Amino acid sequence: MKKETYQNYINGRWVKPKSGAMIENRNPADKRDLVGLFPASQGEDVEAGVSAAIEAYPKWKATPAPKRAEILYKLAQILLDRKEQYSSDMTREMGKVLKEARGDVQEAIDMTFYTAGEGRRLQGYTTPSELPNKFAMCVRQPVGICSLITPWNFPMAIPSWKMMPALICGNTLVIKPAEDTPLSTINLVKAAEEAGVPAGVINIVMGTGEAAGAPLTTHPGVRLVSFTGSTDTGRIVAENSARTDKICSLEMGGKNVIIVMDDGDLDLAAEGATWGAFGTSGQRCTASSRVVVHKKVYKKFVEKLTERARSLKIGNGLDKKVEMGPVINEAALRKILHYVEIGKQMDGATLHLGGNRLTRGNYSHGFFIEPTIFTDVEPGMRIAQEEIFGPVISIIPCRDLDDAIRIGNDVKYGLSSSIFTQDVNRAFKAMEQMHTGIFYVNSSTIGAEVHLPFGGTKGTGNGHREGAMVSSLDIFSEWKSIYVDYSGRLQKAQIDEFKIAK
Ligand code: UN1
Repeated sequence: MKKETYQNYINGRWVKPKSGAMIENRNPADKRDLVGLFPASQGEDVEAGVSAAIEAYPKWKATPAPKRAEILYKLAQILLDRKEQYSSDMTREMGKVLKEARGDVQEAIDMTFYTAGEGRRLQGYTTPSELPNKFAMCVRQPVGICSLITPWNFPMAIPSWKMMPALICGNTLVIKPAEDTPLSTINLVKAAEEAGVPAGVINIVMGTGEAAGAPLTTHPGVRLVSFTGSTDTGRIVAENSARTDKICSLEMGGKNVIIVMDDGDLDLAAEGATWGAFGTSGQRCTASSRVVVHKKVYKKFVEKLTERARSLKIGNGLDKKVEMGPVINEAALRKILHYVEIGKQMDGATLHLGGNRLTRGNYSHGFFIEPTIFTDVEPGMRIAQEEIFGPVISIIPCRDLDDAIRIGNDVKYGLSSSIFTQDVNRAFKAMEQMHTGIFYVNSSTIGAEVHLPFGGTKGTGNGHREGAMVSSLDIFSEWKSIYVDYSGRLQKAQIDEFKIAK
């Protein structure tokens, strides 16, 4: 069979990486299935991408924002028309079940339509001056050249969260998708090309983080780096960015918690925990990897969750009946199984369900792990503190709401949290006291919508928020404050005294 070969996209052309080296991308549900060969780019390819972005910048910046928006509307429509194709491509390269892949593409569609609307707003504001006959206002200006470094777990949604606000603000960009999922980003960029994004405005350079990602964080021509991935890598991105005074927006790990109170709807909570922990095989930054349960309902909750988790159908996500797909690759599989060992041996938690790789029959061709539940987990254990990024959930007992909030907050991350309770007082107290960027009542920790700020406190990020217009515009534009003096004389702020007429 002919091997499908893909190229970088630089200055409006699909081009080979200069070295000619390629990376194989295989289906994680069936390693025999080669999705294609993708460029293993290096510094020289990044150089070409950044140069193209620099060249295209003046014209794109000078294009009126409502005209940039018209292209985004077209792009959103193309994504909508191709939703099925892009979703099945995504399931094939990433493994998430088709229903979730459709959700991922839908999130990119939502983000694109939503951002297009901003073309006729991009609001700044006017405000009074302290001096007479002087006008004061501030406007947003593009930042310049943006490097976007994106993860494999949301291969179209997350690129869209970065790309669309970058474009509407008038920036040009180079994107480096994760080497496990380049096809979904290629699909997004092909759609953008078809919608009329001019050459050089979007460039893709594919390859590994070390060879293709790192140069994007050090290149002197780049003004902004937007990164989603692990906290360890994010820190390197931040250090590199700091050396060349780049704006740097980081979206990193999570150790999200569901709190289940004794008055909570236990069936709903078990359903929420199943979806939050095992959806996307636990490979979301927002995954519910801890449940803190009131001791009065602990046993009952564990029973209900176990029943649901045990019934999950695992397999190739293209099969409609399958509810949980594989994990992304061999390294991820090993890391998750290593955490299962840590949970059993070092932490001394009870392995209540799962914990094994599935190897029988067709499973042997992919990276499948059983849904895994640890019980009798103590808050300080490593499995309750560290991000596992797989289908593993830790159930921790608590005495009361204060105890639950304390345990919930006592991790180095702060992305998402939730509470199941029927008591409005408890819900509001947890809402106020959980130190996370996202909070849910009577729902799981996953399922953020594009028009609300997305991001987290503490080790999850460096204070920026994606999604929601103002917060993403604040990443991808810089303020310009403008003073217009029409008094005809040199007025001095803070020096001249204005006399109030009697
Ligand atoms: C991520 O896991 O990095 O809220 C993104 C959610 C999705 C986005 C997750 N809408 O789970």
